[in-house]
Amino acid sequence: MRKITAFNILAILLFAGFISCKSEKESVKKTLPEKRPNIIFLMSDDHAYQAISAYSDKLIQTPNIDRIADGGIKFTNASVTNSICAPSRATILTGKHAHIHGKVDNVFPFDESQLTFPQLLQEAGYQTAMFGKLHFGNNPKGIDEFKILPGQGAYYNPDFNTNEGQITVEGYVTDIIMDMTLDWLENSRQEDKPFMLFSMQKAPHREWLPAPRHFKEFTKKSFKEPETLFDDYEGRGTAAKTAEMNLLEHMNWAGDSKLYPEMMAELGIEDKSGWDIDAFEREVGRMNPEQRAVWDSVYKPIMEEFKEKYPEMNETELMKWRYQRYMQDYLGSIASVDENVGRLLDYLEETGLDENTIIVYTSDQGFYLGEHGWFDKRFVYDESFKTPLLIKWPNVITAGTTNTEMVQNLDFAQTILEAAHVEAPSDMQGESLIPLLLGNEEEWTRDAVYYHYYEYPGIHMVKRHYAIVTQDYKLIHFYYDVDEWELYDRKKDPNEMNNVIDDPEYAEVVVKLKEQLADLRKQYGDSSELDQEILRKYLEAKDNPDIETVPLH
Ligand code: SGN
Ligand code: CA
Repeated sequence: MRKITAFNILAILLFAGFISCKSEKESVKKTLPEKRPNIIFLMSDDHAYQAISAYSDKLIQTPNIDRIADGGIKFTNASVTNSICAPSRATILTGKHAHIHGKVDNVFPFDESQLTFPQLLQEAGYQTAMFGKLHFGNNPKGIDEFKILPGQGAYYNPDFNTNEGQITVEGYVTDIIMDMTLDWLENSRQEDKPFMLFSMQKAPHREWLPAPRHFKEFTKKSFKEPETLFDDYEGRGTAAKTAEMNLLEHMNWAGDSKLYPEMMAELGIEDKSGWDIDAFEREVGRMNPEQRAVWDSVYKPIMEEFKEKYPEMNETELMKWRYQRYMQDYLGSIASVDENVGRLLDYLEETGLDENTIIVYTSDQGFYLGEHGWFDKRFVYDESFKTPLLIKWPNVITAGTTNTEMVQNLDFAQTILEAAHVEAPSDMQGESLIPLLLGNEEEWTRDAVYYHYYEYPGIHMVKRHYAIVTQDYKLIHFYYDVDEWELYDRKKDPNEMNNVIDDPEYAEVVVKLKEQLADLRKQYGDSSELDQEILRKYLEAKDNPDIETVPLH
């Protein structure tokens, strides 16, 4: 028999202690605090995760947005159910897929009979406010005080629809939206109620216009090109080849690249889109003399130089020039989003309000920053499908957490309602993220998400498609005016360059995913009949002035 030594006893005691500690830890599941939190929902428009340094520091530093990630949780696999503005916002507010809440595209106004979660919070005693972009074609519901941009809104000296009618505010839109947000916190907040505050930026939406204070800095910068900038779309189906969002082919010269309309005329460049020059006038033409002077002092010399070079430039050079111009303006407009997030975080910390406030930072969808030669979004391919999602909630979320689960904008309503101890209606279709925020991952079981994009034929010409996405694969069906399936192996082909739908090696995967996709469509109440009905309505409204639609910009 072995001798029992003091050392052995110590080892046994330590081991027993370890076991009991472990089981104690396992049984102590974190729960929500009883006190109802305030919620600040920060959303920017078209803010790609590639342009947030918490996700990637290749393009820009966003130290303030990163503060939310550092103090909370960063989701690296968050996505949208339909990558376009108003449908995404409607999904966020209703907790339902687009075919259920009805806002399937940017074309028709939001159906006001739909129940949105701010209404439930308001009923439960929350004070509610919304500032910035909504893009519904009507005003928000369940919101005590709002100042929202009409339609897409303007970057300089913008108009706002408010509870008391329309106002125009002098300045740069991103600063103004945060001024309104801070002013509300400081002067309108009722101390005896928790609040739900939406602060939703227009930036960095097309035409990607920075604040005058950033013109100079960003137009001097040069950015790394993405690997797939010169994609020729071989290996993909018809939809990628016929989409109209290529930087070289489809960007506007004046509106997007900021070439002065008179220079377009001198160079013999036509306004192909029919609104290019209008777009320039709509934004740059809105500046006051002071703003315009800063603009001209920076952009004029750049365009003069381009005018000289243009006749000699080949397609590759033009593509490279357009990419740099695009990134300079897009990222320049993000610089002020980040600065303004910093203003808000400072205010919350100084007042101690940060302690019991959830801060969400997200975008209404992702965006192509030259990947596949594209700008815009709409496709289920990653850069557009995925969206940034950062959430900070002191004492609840462990600071600096990274989560890789497949969460969606569909889940936000149920998450916020649960955080506020308000029961979510049973017909909401998402899943509350609370288990993930608390670190109770074992309660999360989702292994696939559903996607459906509709707005076609229309701007950017991205064909209608629905898809199932798992951590490993993406199966897509483009079902209108073609009938094409695509399969991507997300692990082996993260840039999604090779459609392997006909590769025999994936035959079994395809069968299984098609079944799973059919189940998801059923589970969420989507069907071919509904697809046809939605399409019929869309085609009927197109070019029919008697049917009410939301203006494109
Ligand atoms: C505008 C833009 C499009 C953009 C849509 C939708 N064109 O129409 O490029 O896809 O908005 O954007 S523009 O020349 O008017 O800027 S969304 O974010 O509202 O869905
Ligand atoms: Ca958008």
